Amino acid sequence: MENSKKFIDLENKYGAHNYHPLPVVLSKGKGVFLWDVEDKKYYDFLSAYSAVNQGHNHPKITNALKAQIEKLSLVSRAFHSDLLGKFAQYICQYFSYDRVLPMNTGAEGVETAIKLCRKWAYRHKNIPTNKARIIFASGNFHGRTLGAISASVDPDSTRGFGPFLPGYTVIPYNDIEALEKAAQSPDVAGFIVEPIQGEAGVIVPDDGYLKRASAICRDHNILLIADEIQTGLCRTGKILCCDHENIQPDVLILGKALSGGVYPVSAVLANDEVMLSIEPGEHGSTYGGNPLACAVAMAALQVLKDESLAENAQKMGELFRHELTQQKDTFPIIREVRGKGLMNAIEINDSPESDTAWKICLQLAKNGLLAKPTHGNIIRFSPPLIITEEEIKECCRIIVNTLKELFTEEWPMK
Ligand code: IF1
Repeated sequence: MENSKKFIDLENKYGAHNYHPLPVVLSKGKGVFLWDVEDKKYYDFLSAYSAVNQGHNHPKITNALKAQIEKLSLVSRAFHSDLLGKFAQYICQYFSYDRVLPMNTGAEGVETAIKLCRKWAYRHKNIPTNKARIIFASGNFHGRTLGAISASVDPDSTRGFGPFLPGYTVIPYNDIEALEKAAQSPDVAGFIVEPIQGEAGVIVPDDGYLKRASAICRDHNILLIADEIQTGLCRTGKILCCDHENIQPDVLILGKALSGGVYPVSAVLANDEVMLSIEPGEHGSTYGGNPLACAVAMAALQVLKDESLAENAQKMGELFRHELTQQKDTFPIIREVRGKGLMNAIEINDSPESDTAWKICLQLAKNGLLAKPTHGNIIRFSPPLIITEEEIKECCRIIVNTLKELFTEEWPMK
C-alpha cells in the first residue's frame, strides 16, 4: 500500500478533485485483468465504464494503433485522409445507416446528436427557429457537457453549473404514457434515451418500451435518438441494445468500446435526411475522424464480430445473474440482481446514503475484483465481454466470499 499511497498523494496534490476513486493504483492491464503498482492482480468488473468490452490491450486493436501511428495520426478535416472514407463506409454498413459523423468522446457524440436533431427539425419538420424541444428520460446520463447536464435531474451533475440549455422536456423513464403525452407538442424534434440507464444504476426498462417509444416517435415525426455509448457494442448481449427489440433508432450514438479503450472515438450515425441537415463548416472537431481513430475503431468493431462477443456477453451475463440471484436468500444485503448481457448490477439492501456498497467494493478489491458503486447503494458489475465461464464462476465466488466476510447471518454488517 505504501507504493500506492505515493501515487495517490501526487494525484491529490496536483490533480483536480473531480473524482473519488477507490484507493487502487493501476499500472498494467491485459484482457479481463488489471495489476496495481504492488503487482496485485484484479478482475476488472468496471471495464472503464464499458470502454474495454474487447478486454484491456486487445492485440488486434493495439496493433492497428501501432501500425497507423507509424504512418499518420492527425491531419484535421481541413484535408481528406486515406482512412476516413474507408471507416465511414465500414461503420455505416456495420450498423445499416447512410452516414456517420465521427467525434471523440461520448459527450461530443450526444452534443452532435442534439445539434443534428435541432437542425433536422427546423429544416424538415418546420418547427419555428429556436423553438425545437427534445425529450429526455429522467435518471439519464449523457455526459458532463452543459448540453448533457441540462437534461440531468441528478444534483451531483447539475448543482452550481447553471444556467442550463432551454428546449428540454424531461419525462419519467420507462413510462410510455408520459412519452405519448409529451410527443403531442408540435415543437418536439427528438427523444434521446439510453436503452438501459447505466449511471442511474442499470435500470432495465419493461420489454417493449423501446419498440413502443419508436412507434410513438414515428407517429409524431420525432427522431428517436439512442444513446448506446454504454449499452452498445455487445455489452447487453446484442451488437446494440436496441437490437433486443428489433428497432433501429433514427440517430445512433456510439462511443467508449468503439475504440476498445485505446483511444477516444465516438460516432453518430443517421440517414441522409438527418445527417445532411448539417452543412460544411457547421460542426466538427480537431480530432474527429482522424486516421488513427479510424484505424482503431475498425479493428475494435471487427473484434466484436470475430470473437462473437455479443453471444458471449449474453451467455456469461445469464450465468452471472443466475449465480448471484441464488445467493439472495443467504444474503439479505442483496436487494436485487439485474441487468442484460454483461451490463449488470447488484442493488444493496441499504439506503443510498449508506457507505455499505462502498465498503463492499473495498473488500472486493482486497479479494481481487474491481467494481464501483453508483448512486450509493448500487454496485455495477461489467467485466470485459471476453470473460470465460470459468472466470465468471471464479468472480461469483469472490463476490459471495466477500459478502460472507462482511455480513454475519444477523443483520447489519458486523
Ligand atoms: C464520468 C457515469 C457511466 C455514458 C452515456 C454518454 C456518456 C457516458 C450513457 C459520455 C459516459 C462515463 C463518464 C464517466 C463515468 C461513466 C459513467 F458514471 F459517469 F455515468 F458509464 F455510467 N452517455 N459515462 O455512460 O461519454 O464523454 O464520458 O466519453 O464522467 O465519470 P464520455
